[in-house]
Amino acid sequence: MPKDKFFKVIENRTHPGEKLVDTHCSYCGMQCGMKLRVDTSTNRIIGVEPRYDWPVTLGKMCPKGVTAYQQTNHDDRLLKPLIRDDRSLRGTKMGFREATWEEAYGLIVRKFQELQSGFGKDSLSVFSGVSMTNEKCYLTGKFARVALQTRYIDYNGRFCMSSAAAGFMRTFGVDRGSTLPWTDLHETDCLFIAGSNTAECHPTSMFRVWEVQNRGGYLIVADPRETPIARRADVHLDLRPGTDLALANCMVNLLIQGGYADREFVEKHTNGFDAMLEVVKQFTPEYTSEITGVAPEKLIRAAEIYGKAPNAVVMFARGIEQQHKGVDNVSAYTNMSLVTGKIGRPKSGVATFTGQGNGQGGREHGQKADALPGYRKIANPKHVEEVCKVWGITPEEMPQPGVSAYEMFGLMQDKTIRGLYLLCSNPAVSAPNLNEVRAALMNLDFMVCCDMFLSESAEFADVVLPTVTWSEDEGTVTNLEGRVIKINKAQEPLGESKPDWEIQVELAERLGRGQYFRHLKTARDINDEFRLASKGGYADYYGATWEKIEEQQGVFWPCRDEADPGTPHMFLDKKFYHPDGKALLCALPYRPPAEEPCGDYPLRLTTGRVVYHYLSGNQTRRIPFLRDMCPEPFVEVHPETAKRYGIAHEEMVRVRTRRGEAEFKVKITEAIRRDTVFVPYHFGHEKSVNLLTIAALDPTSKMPEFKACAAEIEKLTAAPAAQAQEPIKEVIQT
Ligand SMILES: Nc1nc2c(c(=O)[nH]1)N[C@H]1C(S)=C(S)[C@@H](COP(=O)(O)OP(=O)(O)OC[C@H]3O[C@@H](n4cnc5c(=O)[nH]c(N)nc54)[C@H](O)[C@@H]3O)O[C@H]1N2
Ligand SMILES: Nc1nc2c(c(=O)[nH]1)N[C@H]1C(S)=C(S)[C@@H](COP(=O)(O)OP(=O)(O)OC[C@H]3O[C@@H](n4cnc5c(=O)[nH]c(N)nc54)[C@H](O)[C@@H]3O)O[C@H]1N2
Ligand code: SF4
Ligand SMILES: [Mo]
Repeated sequence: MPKDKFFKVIENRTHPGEKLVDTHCSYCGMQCGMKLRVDTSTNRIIGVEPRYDWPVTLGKMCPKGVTAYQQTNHDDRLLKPLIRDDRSLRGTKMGFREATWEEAYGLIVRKFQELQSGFGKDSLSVFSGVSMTNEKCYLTGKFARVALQTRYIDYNGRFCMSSAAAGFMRTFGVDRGSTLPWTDLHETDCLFIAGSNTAECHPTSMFRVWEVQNRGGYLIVADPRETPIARRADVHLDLRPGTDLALANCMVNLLIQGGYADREFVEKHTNGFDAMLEVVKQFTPEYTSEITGVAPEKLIRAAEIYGKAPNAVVMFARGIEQQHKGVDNVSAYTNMSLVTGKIGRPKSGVATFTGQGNGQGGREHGQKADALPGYRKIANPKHVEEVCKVWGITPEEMPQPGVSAYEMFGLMQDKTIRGLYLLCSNPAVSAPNLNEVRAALMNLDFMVCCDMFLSESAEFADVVLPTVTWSEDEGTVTNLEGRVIKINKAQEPLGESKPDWEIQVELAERLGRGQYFRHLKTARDINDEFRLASKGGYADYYGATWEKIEEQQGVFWPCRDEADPGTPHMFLDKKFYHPDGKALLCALPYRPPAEEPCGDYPLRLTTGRVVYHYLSGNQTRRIPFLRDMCPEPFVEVHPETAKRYGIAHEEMVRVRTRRGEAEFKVKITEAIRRDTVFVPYHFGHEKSVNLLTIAALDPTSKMPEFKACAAEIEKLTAAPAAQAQEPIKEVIQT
């Protein structure tokens, strides 16, 4: 990779008695480079240093990254398997006793076999996550289909990346989250960012974002809240939650009306223009303003800036994707790039801010209900045959596609699914409509949870297996650019904890399926098999060897063989992945959110993140600095709305929706629309905002609508209305 203008060589210092291990952060898709400090006398991790030579992030890290190392030797680590003998204590932290691995394995195998002989193979399920390496994600898919022989496997990417994935598949015929490397971003002339709180969620992207403006380029942000990035935007499109489809259609309409369409590009490289035009042309600024609440002049200005920019990148995140029309939103915003031909060349393109550390790789290699390694499909007999050759099973033995993550909870409630192997996810906090989800977990006959900390979901388990943190194992991860990178081991597993892959190989042996797994003795062995299984698929990793990753500072997929350096820029040859080589301009009529505000629930509730916590918070709520900075959830309310309800800053209020209620501290801020309230979702038990969210699923991606539902606020005390205080100013520095 060429070095960009920010690149500076700064030597790291090592102290006597210490070594530095090159690796990446355990958390988000940025996968910032870091060096873990290891005490060579104890062989324990004791700290972190920046990794200045990592080309994407150049030594930068956020508050989560600089404290991530504190997980490894944390007092709360699970060091031995736990078994609960008294099932009446399920749903609480109580009743567990320590056990040996032999006893835990023995119990799991006996229970799994009992359930499968009584109720069929598909009575078991696997629910997984993508904070794991590609090797572990790959093996988890194989474990479900070959060791457990069940169709029911899905994963937390359904709540995260599945709308972006399905939108890109429909538009481009391939799903790589970014069509260009991050090292291009600061050189573009316009960033159009929708539904991403970039400064809090991908903070180490910000130096590139600000550089666009510093160079005289533009930043446009579409978000119902005035996030740190929205505040400095040239245009902030402060839309109502759930109305992006109208906004995106309006942008495309204005780009065409303003003469910014690239007719030649559209003609040669796309299908669907006429049908799309038919839909978008009704989205005039005035009509769109009625739906979105954004002033018409802002819409016109935004389209003009994007249209005039020689190069531009359209970017988005969960704000637009976690809607029951998330897939349409993705394709609608992507239409902006295609209509103007601003794609398939450096400094222009489309990118989603992939969420989890391995949100990209983890969705490509067989953890999805309907997918197999290399982004293959179970519905395609040729794909099944290719994977069966690597796995050594017959196509008849390959289980059918299962159902999506949220739908699995429904099957637990009706007893179609009776056993669960949960790893790398904490759905008792992070799934929507939690009252139902927690009831589904309670309804299981037997549940196993693998985690390194006792999570809220582990409280429902019969057996808890201790796994390792990212720093105690090695493997590859695919970052938000589509760059395959290497995670290195800095310490031996703490206590008796084991990597997920080792647990699965050992369980497979005891389940009588050892012949398919016992050759996998190291993470490297799994990498060899996994690259082979991906060979020839869309997401081809065959040529992305560990050596090449080291030499090139990562390898962008597709990377088909040894000689192939990989693909930093997608579509440079203007070839999209549909059979005719063209991209699809999608015609997407507007649909409102599943639940609109009404008399009983007059507000819009939206949910998301703060910089200090990660997802369900099971890791970050244990880190003292992060917990101190944000100890509890809050509800953001506009000062005028607060006045209307007679509520004061830091007063506790009840927030209610049709599904449930919870109490939160009020944070009065001008940085939110008057008709909208926002709550971060990183907290468990009665503090989970997901008790309130709606499980309206996108029909294609099955992604829940975390970003919009109807809500009401209730004062807890009957005391006279307190005076609404001064709005507090945001303190986040970026
Ligand atoms: N600090 C931190 N960083 C993280 C994570 C974390 O938990 N904490 N998680 C990682 C993961 S897995 C993910 S998926 C990403 C998520 O990254 P983001 O998607 O950036 O984060 P969110 O807070 O979920 O939502 C983004 C923004 O969407 C806005 N929004 C809400 N409703 C709408 C809408 O209808 N339309 C539009 N246009 N915007 C809307 C919200 O106001 C919010 O500012 O972050 C990753 N990085
Ligand atoms: N209301 C609302 N809800 C949301 C969202 C939202 O914006 N609003 N966002 C959604 C999104 S985008 C996401 S990604 C989900 C994520 O939600 P979850 O899937 O719950 O994600 P985590 O909290 O990361 O859960 C991972 C769990 O696995 C453990 N873990 C970490 N690494 C490993 C490993 O290598 N192996 C094993 N076995 N365990 C490990 C952690 O300790 C943690 O308990 O939440 C979704 N829920
Ligand atoms: S931006 Fe993401 S990857 Fe980087 S340090 Fe923060 S959490 Fe870790
Ligand atoms: Mo996510």
